[in-house]
Amino acid sequence: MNIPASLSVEQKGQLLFVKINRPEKRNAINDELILGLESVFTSIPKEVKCAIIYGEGQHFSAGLDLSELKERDIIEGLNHSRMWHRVLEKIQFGTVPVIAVLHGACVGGGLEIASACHIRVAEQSTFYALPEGQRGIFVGGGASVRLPKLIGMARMADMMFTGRVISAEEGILMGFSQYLTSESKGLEKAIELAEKISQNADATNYALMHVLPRIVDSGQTEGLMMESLIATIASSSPEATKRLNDFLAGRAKKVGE
Ligand code: 1HE
Repeated sequence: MNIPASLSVEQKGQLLFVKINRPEKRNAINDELILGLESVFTSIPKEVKCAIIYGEGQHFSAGLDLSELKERDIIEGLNHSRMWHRVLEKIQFGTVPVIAVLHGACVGGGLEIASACHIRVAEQSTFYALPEGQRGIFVGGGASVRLPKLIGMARMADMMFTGRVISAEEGILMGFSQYLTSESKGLEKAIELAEKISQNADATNYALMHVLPRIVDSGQTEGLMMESLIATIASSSPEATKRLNDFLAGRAKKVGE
C-alpha cells in the first residue's frame, strides 16, 4: 500500500480505521491524499468487514486543496476530476461498507467523499457546504450524481447557487447523514454500527453495496428483475439457511433485540 503521511490507516480486528491526517490544512485533499485513499480502498485486507473514515483536527475536510487547482490546464483538469471519480467509486463499490464520521467542515470534495460512503455519522459541529459555487468552479468529485440522491437536486442547487451552509441537524432532516451524535462521540457510534454490519451475511452486505445502487439507477422492469436475482442468490447461501433455521428454532435475536 502507498500511504502518504497525510493518511493514517489502522486495522483493529475486522475494522479498518482510515484517518485523514492533514489538520494544518483542514484536511484539504491534494493529489497525494486522494491517491492514498485509492491505495487503501483497493487493498482492504481480507479479514476486514467494515471501514471507518474520519478526520484529524477540527474538521472532516475542507475539500479540494485549492492551491493545486490553479496549476492545471483544461485536459489536466478533466483528468483530475476523472481521477476523483475513479477513487470515490473504489470507496462506494469496494469490498467493504464504509462509514464516514463527520465533524466541523464537510465541504466541497470532503462532502463528495462522505457522499461516496455507505453510512454517515455526523457530530454536532458538522456543517456542510459546496463553496464551488462561490469559487467560480463546479463540483468535480461526483457530487452532482451522488448528492441529489441523498438530499434532492433542489437542495444541492441551492447550496451552490447561494453558498448556503447546512447544519448538522439540517443534514439529518435532509437525509444526508443517518446519525447525529454529540461532539467527539461519532467514532464510538461508528464502531457500534460497524460491529453490527460485520455480523451480517456477506451476501447481504454485497447486495446493499453493489446491487441496490444499480437497482436505484435503473428502470422499474430491470430493477425488479435485479432484485429477484439478488434475493434468490442471497437466500440460497448456506449462511442464509443457517440464519433462518436459527430464527425458527428460537436461537436468533428478535427484531429490535
Ligand atoms: C486550505 C483549504 C483548501 C483550508 N485548500 N488550503 N474548499 C473550500 O473552498 C473551503 C476553504 N476553506 C475554508 O473555508 C476554511 O478553511 C474552513 C471553514 C474549512 C476552516 O476554517 P479555519 O478558520 O479552521 O481554517 P483556515 O484558517 O481557513 O485555514 C487553515 C489553513 O488551511 C490555511 O493555510 P495557512 O497556510 O494559511 O495556515 C488555509 O489556506 C488552509 N486551507 N482549506 C487549500 N480547501 C473534486 S472537486 C472538489 C472541489 C472542492 O472541494 S471546492 C471547495 C474547496
